[in-house]
Amino acid sequence: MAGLVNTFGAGAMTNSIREIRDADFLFVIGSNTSEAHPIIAMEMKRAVRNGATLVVADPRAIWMTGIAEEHLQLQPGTDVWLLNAMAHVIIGEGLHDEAFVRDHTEGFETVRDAVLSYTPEKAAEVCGVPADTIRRVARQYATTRKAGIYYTLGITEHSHGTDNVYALANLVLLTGHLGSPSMGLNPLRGQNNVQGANDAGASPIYYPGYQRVDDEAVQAAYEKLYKRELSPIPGLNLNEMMKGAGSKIRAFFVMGEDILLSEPNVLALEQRMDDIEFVILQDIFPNETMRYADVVFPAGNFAEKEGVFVNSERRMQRVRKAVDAPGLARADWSILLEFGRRAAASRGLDVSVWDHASPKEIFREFSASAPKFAGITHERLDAGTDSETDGGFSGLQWPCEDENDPGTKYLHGNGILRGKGLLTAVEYRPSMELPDEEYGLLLSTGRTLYHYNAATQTRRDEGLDAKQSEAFVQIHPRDARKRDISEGDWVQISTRRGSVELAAHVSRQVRPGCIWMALHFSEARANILTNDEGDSITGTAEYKVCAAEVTKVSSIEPGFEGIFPGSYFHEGLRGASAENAAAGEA
Ligand SMILES: Nc1nc2c(c(=O)[nH]1)N[C@H]1C(S)=C(S)[C@@H](COP(=O)(O)OP(=O)(O)OC[C@H]3O[C@@H](n4cnc5c(=O)[nH]c(N)nc54)[C@H](O)[C@@H]3O)O[C@H]1N2
Ligand SMILES: Nc1nc2c(c(=O)[nH]1)N[C@H]1C(S)=C(S)[C@@H](COP(=O)(O)OP(=O)(O)OC[C@H]3O[C@@H](n4cnc5c(=O)[nH]c(N)nc54)[C@H](O)[C@@H]3O)O[C@H]1N2
Ligand SMILES: [Mo]
Repeated sequence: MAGLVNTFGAGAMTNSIREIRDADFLFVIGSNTSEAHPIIAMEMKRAVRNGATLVVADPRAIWMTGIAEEHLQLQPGTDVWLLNAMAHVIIGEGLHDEAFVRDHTEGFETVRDAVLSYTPEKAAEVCGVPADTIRRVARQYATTRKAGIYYTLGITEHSHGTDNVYALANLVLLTGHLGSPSMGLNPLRGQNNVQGANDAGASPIYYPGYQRVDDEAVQAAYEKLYKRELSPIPGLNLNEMMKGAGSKIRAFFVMGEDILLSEPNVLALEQRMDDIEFVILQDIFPNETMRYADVVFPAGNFAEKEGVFVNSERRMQRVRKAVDAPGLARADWSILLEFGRRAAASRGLDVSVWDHASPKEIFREFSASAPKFAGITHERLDAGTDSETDGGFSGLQWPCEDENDPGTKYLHGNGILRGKGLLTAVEYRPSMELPDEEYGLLLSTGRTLYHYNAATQTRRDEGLDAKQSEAFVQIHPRDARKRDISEGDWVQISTRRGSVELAAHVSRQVRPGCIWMALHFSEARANILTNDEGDSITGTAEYKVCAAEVTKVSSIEPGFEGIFPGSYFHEGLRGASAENAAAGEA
C-alpha cells in the first residue's frame, strides 16, 4: 500500500463500496473478488447488470471472468507490461486528461518517456494479452468517466508489487479518474480490521493516521502523549522481522497471526525460530505457531469485545460485545493494557499512560492524536451518524477532522490530498524466481471462498470443512498429461525450499505452465514452497510467483468419484461453481 500513500496521500480505497454499482467501467486486477470479497463482488455484479463494462486482469479464470466483457489472462508477474502499455496507448492517442495532468499532477514527462517503449505489441509477447485487446481496454478506460480500478494481492504480492501499484496509479492520474464518485484506485483490504490496524499505526513507519515516525513534530507530539522518548527511526517491516528472527530479533510477540503457516519460506523460518529466546502468542485458537510459543495469552474473538473496526472504504464502525469470552480469554485490548502496565512498571517507566478504563477511552486518545480521525468518537459512532443519508450504513468514513465533519465518501474531492499526484515511471522487473529446467512450472498461491487464511476458524466449522476438506493443486490438462497426472491423483509439489503432498485437480482455470494452490491447509503448507523475497519497498513477499515442479506420488484412490468433497469446483461459468455464484448474489 505504500505506493498509494506516496502517490496520492492515503492508504485505503479512494472511493466507497456503495459507489461501485453506479460505475460504468470496472477494472478488476489481481482480485478474486467473488471469493475473497463477496460483498464487494455483489456491488460489481449489480454494476454489470446496470450495463457497466467489467474487465478482469487475472492469470486464472475466476468467477468474475465469467461475467466480464474482457478477461486479460496475463502471465503472472507481468502486470507492469500490461499497465505501461495501457499508459502508452492513452498518452500516444492523446486520451489523457490534459487539464487534470497539468493542474493536479507532477512527473508527466518521466512517465510519458518511460512508457514510450512499452508498445502493446511488445507487451503482448511478455504478458500474453493480445495487443488489440490492450488498446481496446486502454481506450475504454480512458474515455469512460466513471471508471474505477479495484486491486488486491495479484498486484501487491510480488517483489515488484509497489511498481504494480505505481503503474495503476499512473493510469488514474493520467485520466483524472479521481475525486468523484464511482472511480478512483481501490485496494480491497484483506483481514477484518486490517485497515484499522494500519490506521492505528500498526506499521513500522507510521503513528496513527499515517503520521510518519521520522517527522520531528509528530515524534514530539507522541512523546508528550506517551510520556517517554520515542525513536525517529522507522522499524523493520514484516519480511525483515522474519529474516531477523533469532539474530537481530530475540523475542516475538505474535498477536492474531499464524506466522508458521502464513509467512513465506516457512521451513527456513522454523529454523530461525529455534534461535529465538522468547515467543508470546496471543490468539483465539491453537495454531501452527503455538508449537514455538513460550507463553500463550488466550484472546477473546470479535464477538467477545467492544471496540471499533475499520473496513476497506475507511469506514469506522462500532463493534459491540455479544457474548462473554470463555475461560481465561480476555479481549485483546485488555491483555495489551495489562502487559503494557507491567512491562512499564518493571522498567521504571510511567504506568499512567496505560490506565484506560475502556475501549472508548483508548479510542478517544487515538483519534484525538490523528488529524484524519479527530472528529470520530464512540459517541458519534453509537449515534449511527450517517445511517439515514447513506442507505442504512452506520459509522463514519475518514478523513473526519472535527465533530461536525460528516466524513468522506471519496478522497481527493477537494483536490489531491498530497497537493499534486505523483506520476511515477516504473520499468518492468521480472519475478525473482521463474520456471527453469529443474522446476518447470510457475506456482501461484491464494485463497478460496470456504476457508479463511490460516483456517484456524473455518476448519473448525463442519459446514465449511465439508465444502472443502482437502488441500489441492490446480494444474492445466496439458501439464498434467505430460506428468501422467489425472484428476484426484496424489502428487508432490517441490520448490527449492521444500515440498508438500496433496491432491491434484486438473483444470483449465490455470494457464498452461502455471499451477495454483491455496494457503489454508496446515498439512500441505503452501508456504513451505514460496519464496521469501520481498518487495523492495514494502517487504511484501512474492507469494504469487515461484518456480515449482509436480510429480505423481500415487494414482487416484479407488472409489474417488472424480470430484472433491463439497464439489467446490466448477460447472457452468468458465471455472466457477454454482455455489460461488450464489455466494456473491446473497
Ligand atoms: N474466503 C476468503 N476470503 C478472504 C480471505 C480468505 O482467506 N478466504 N482472505 C482475506 C485476505 S487477508 C485478503 S488479503 C484478501 C485477498 O483477496 P485476493 O487478492 O482477491 O485473493 P488471492 O486469492 O490471494 O488472489 C488474488 C487474485 O490474483 C490473481 N493473481 C495471481 N498472480 C497475479 C498476477 O501476477 N497478476 C494479476 N493481475 N493477478 C494475479 C489470482 O489468480 C487471484 O485470482 O482476501 C480476503 N478475503
Ligand atoms: N502462500 C501464501 N501465503 C500468504 C498469502 C497468500 O496469498 N499466499 N496471503 C498473506 C496475507 S494477505 C495474509 S493477510 C496472511 C494471513 O495470515 P494470518 O494472519 O497468519 O492468518 P489469519 O487466519 O488471518 O489469522 C491469524 C490468527 O489470528 C487468530 N485470530 C482471529 N481472531 C482473533 C482475535 O480477535 N484476536 C487474536 N488475538 N487472534 C485472533 C486466528 O485464530 C489465527 O491463528 O497470510 C499471508 N500468507
Ligand atoms: Mo491479507
